[in-house]
Amino acid sequence: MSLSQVLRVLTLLVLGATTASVLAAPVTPCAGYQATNVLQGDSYLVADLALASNCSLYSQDIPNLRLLVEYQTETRLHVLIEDADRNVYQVQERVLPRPSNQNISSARAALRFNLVKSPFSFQVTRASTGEVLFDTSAAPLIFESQYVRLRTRLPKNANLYGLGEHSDDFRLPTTNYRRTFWNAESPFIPRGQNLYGSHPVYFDHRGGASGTHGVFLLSASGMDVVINQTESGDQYLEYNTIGGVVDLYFLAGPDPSGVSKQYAQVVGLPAMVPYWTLGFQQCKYGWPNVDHVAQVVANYSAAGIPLEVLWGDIDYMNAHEDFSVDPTNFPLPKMQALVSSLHANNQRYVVILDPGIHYRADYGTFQRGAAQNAFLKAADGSWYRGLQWAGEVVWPDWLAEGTQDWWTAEILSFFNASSGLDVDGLWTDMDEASNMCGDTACLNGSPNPPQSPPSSPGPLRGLPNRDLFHPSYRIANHRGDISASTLYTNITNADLTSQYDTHNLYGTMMASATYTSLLARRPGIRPFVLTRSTFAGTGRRAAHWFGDNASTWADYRATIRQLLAFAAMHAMPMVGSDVCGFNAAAEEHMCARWAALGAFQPFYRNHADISAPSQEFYRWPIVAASARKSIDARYRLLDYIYTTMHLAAKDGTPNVKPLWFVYQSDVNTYAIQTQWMLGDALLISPVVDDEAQSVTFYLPEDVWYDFWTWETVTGTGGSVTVDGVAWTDIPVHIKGGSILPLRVKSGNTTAEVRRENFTVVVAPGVDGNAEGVLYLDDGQSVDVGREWSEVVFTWDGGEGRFEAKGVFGFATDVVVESVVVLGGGQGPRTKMGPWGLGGSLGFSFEVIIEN
Ligand SMILES: *[C@@H]1O[C@H](CO)[C@@H](O)[C@H](O)[C@H]1NC(C)=O
Ligand SMILES: *[C@@H]1O[C@H](CO)[C@@H](O)[C@H](O)[C@H]1NC(C)=O
Ligand SMILES: *[C@@H]1O[C@H](CO)[C@@H](O)[C@H](O)[C@H]1NC(C)=O
Ligand SMILES: *[C@@H]1O[C@H](CO)[C@@H](O)[C@H](O)[C@H]1NC(C)=O
Ligand SMILES: *[C@@H]1O[C@H](CO)[C@@H](O)[C@H](O)[C@H]1NC(C)=O
Ligand SMILES: *[C@@H]1O[C@H](CO)[C@@H](O)[C@H](O)[C@H]1NC(C)=O
Ligand SMILES: *[C@@H]1O[C@H](CO)[C@@H](O)[C@H](O)[C@H]1NC(C)=O
Ligand SMILES: *[C@@H]1O[C@H](CO)[C@@H](O)[C@H](O)[C@H]1NC(C)=O
Ligand SMILES: CC(=O)N[C@H]1CO[C@H](CO)[C@@H](O)[C@@H]1O
Repeated sequence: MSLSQVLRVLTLLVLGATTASVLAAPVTPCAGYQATNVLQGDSYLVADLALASNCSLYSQDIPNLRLLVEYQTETRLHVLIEDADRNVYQVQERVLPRPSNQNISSARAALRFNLVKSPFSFQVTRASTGEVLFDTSAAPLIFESQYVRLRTRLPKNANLYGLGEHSDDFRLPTTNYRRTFWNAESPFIPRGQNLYGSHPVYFDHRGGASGTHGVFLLSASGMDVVINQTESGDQYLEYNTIGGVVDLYFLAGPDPSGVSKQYAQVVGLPAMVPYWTLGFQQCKYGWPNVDHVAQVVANYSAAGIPLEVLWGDIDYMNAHEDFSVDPTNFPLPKMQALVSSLHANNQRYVVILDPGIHYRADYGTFQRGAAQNAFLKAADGSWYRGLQWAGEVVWPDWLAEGTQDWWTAEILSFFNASSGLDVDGLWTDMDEASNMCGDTACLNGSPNPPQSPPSSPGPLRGLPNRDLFHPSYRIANHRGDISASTLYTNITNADLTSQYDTHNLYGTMMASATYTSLLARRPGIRPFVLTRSTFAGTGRRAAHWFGDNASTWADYRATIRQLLAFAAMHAMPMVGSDVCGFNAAAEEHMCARWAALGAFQPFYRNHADISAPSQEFYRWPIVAASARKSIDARYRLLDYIYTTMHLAAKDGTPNVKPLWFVYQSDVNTYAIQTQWMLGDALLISPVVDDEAQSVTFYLPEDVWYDFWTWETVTGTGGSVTVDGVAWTDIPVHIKGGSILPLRVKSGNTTAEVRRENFTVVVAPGVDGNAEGVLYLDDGQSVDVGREWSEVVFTWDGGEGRFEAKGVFGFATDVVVESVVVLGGGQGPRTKMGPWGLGGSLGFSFEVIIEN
C-alpha cells in the first residue's frame, strides 16, 4: 500500500466516524466501474462505463468512460477505454497512424472478448482453446486524470518478453519486476531502469496448443509496468500510467512470428534499408580532425578490413551547432574531399544531428527556425530553452506547422550534394530529448517564465487542469522527476498537446522528420536514419543502436537480448550495438569477440566515446583477424541478410528470432538469451563468458551443419560445449531444412559484393528436404516497381530435385554458379550450374548427388 493509499483510508475512517449516519453502506475505495448500455454487433461491442465509487487515488477520477471493442482482423482484437468526453490525450495519428479495422465477424475471430459488467472487467480468450489470455478482474480499473491502473491475471511464471527498451533478462522476471517507460538518456544502459525508448508491447508464450500471443498498449504516457505475484501467489501484470487512455491491441499469433507480424501491422511495417547499410561501419566521438579521419579510412584499407561507412560524431561541427563544420579541424573543402574520395571507393558517410538548436541571435539555423515558429515556446511566447552540446539551446517542436519545412530546408542546404556535405544518411542523437539542464536553475539569469497550460486543449489533446510538472503518481524514472534532464513536461506543443503526454514521442518525431527531409533531398531513394530514442513504430522510419553501453563483457552479452527484443518484438529489424563498447577502454580479446558477434547482427557499427581509447578493428592483430574473417562471412551472406530485411519490411517477418520462436514447445529454449537465429537458417552461438575460449550452448533436437566446415552436427536438445574457440571464431550453425544463398566471394565494399555470383547451399532437414528464399533488387529505390526478384529454392531429397521458382524481375548478370548439398556424410556434394538469375520466369534444375 502506498503512502497516499494509507492517507486515504485514514481519511475515510475519520469521515466514517463523523458522518456515520449519512453513509448508508460501507464505502469501498476504488471499486472500479460498471458497464451499462452494452451494444453488441457482429464485429464490435460498445458500452458506457460509470464510476462505481470515488477513488481519487492520485488525481481526479474520470467518472464516465466509453468502452469500444473491435474485431479488427481474424487475429487482432482492439479494446479501447477512453473518457466519454474524449479529452484525454491519445497519440496523434500523424505520429502513429492506426491500422485499418476490417470489421470481421466475432464468430470468425481467433480471440474472444468477454465482458463482466459489475464491477467492470473483461477477459480475452483464445477461441480455439477457450484459454484465458488476459483478465482484468485481477483489480478494479482506475481511470483518473493523471493515473490509470489496469491489472491482468496471468499464469504463474508466465513466459513474458518484450517491453523494451531495457537491458534486463530477455525472458522477463515474473516477480517483483518493474519496467518504467520514460525515454531518457541512460549512459551505461543501467539494468532494471528505463532507457532511451518505449515499446509497451509484450509477448506471452505458452507453448503447445496455447501458442503465443501479444498485447500492445498504445500509450505514450509515462508508466510503470509491474510484473509480480500477490502475497497469495497470483501472477499478474499491471499497467500504472500517468495519463492517457487504455488502448489495447491483442494479437492472437498463435505462432510467435505471427505475433511479430501482427504487431508490425499495428505500428507500421519497418522501412526497407539501403543495401549499403549492411556494410561494416566505423565511428568515434573524439576524432580530432579530418586528416585523422582520413587516416582511419586508409588504415582500414591497409589492414584489408572492408570499411563501408564512416561516421561523424559531433566533432565535425563548429561549436557543436547543427549544420556547421569546424573551420579549423573539419574545414568544408577538406570534408568535401574526404566524402568525394569515400564515394569514389563506393564508401559512405553519415553524420550526427542533435535536436538542441543553439540559441544564438546570429545563428542562421536558429533564425530561420524562429521565423518558421519551429521551436517550443514558454507561455509568454519566448522560446523555451535548455542546455545541450552547443550551450543554451531551443528545441524543435515537431508538431508545429513550419518545423518540417524548416528542417528540410536546413538539410537540403547544408547537405547539398554539390556545394555542401554530401552525406548518405543522418543520425539523430540526444533525442529523448536529453537536456543537460538537469533542474530549473541552471540557466543562470534567463529562466523561462511559468507557463499555464491551455484551459481546453481540445479533443484527444489532454485534459486541462492537471499538474504537468509533479504528478502525484511518480513513475520510477531513473533520472528523477519526469522533467529532469529533459524538456519540461509542462511545455505546450503547437497542437496544444503537452510534453507531459508526448515526451516519449520526441525521438520518433525527430527521426521521422529527418526521414522525410532525406526523401525530399533524394526523391525515390531510401533514406537512412539512425535514432537513439524510439517509440512503438519507429522502425517505419529509422534504425536504432543500443545506446551508450560500455566496453565490458557484460554489455557484450546484453546486446544479444536487446537484439532479440527489438528485432523480434518491436518491429525494428535494423538494430545493433556499439561494437566493442562505447564507454571505457576496449580490451583486445573482448573486441575480437564483439567484432564477430556484431557481424551477425543487422546494424554493424564500431563506435566509442571521446574518453575511450581508439578501438578501430585494425588496432590489434587479433581483432583485425577476427573482423576480416567475420566480415568475409557476413558479406558472403549479405543477400541472405538483405532478404531477411526485405521480408521484415514486406510483412513484419522477424529477421532475428529467439530459439523458442522456432522450437516452440521446447521449454529449454524459453530463457535462452545468448544465442539467436539470424533469419530462418542460421543459429549464432557466440562465446559469452569473460575471456573464455570455450562455449556451452543449446542445440535443439534437429539436424544442424557447422557454417564454417559444413560438417553435420546432430542436435539432441541438449547443451553442446565447444572448446578452443579461437579469438577470431564464432560458432554458427545452419539449420537443417534451410537453403542459404551465399555470394561466392566477399568484397571490399557491398557494391563489389553485389557483382559476385552465388553458390546455393542446401542443408537438408530431418526429412531430407530444404527450402530458402533470395530477394534481389537495386538496393536503393523506395519503389522498385517490378524490378525485383524473389526466388524460392526447394530441395527434395528423395528425388534429388532442386528447384528455383518465383519472380525474376530484377535484371542482373549474376548467376548461381553451383549448388552444394550438405550432409552426404563424405563432405559436400556438388552439382554445377550455372544459370542466370535475370529475366527468366522460373526454372527447375536437377541436382545429381555426387558422393
Ligand atoms: C464522488 O464524489 C462527488 C463529490 O465529491 C460526488 O458528487 C459523486 O457522486 C461521487 N461519485 C461516486 C461515484 O461516488
Ligand atoms: C468498420 O466499421 C466502422 C464502424 O462501423 C466503419 O467506420 C468502418 O468504415 C468499417 N471498416 C470497414 C473496412 O468496413
Ligand atoms: C511485488 O509484490 C510484493 C508483495 O507481494 C511487494 O512486496 C513488492 O513490492 C512488489 N513489487 C513491485 C515491483 O511492485
Ligand atoms: C594509421 O596507421 C599509421 C601507420 O601505422 C599510424 O601511424 C597512424 O597513427 C594510424 N592512424 C590512425 C588514425 O589510425
Ligand atoms: C581490397 O582491398 C585490398 C587492400 O585492402 C586490396 O589488396 C584488394 O585489391 C582490394 N580488392 C579489390 C577487389 O579492390
Ligand atoms: C545546392 O547547390 C547548388 C549549387 O551551388 C545550388 O544551385 C542549389 O540551389 C543548392 N540547393 C539547395 C537546396 O540549397
Ligand atoms: C513548469 O512548472 C514548474 C513548477 O511549477 C515551474 O517552475 C516552471 O516555471 C514551469 N515551466 C514552464 C515552462 O511553464
Ligand atoms: C559469374 O559467372 C559467369 C558465368 O560463369 C561468369 O561469366 C562471370 O565472370 C562470373 N562473375 C564473377 C564476378 O566472377
Ligand atoms: C547494462 C550494463 O551492462 N551496464 C553496465 C555498463 O557498464 C558499466 C561500466 O562497465 C557497468 O557498471 C554497468 O553495469
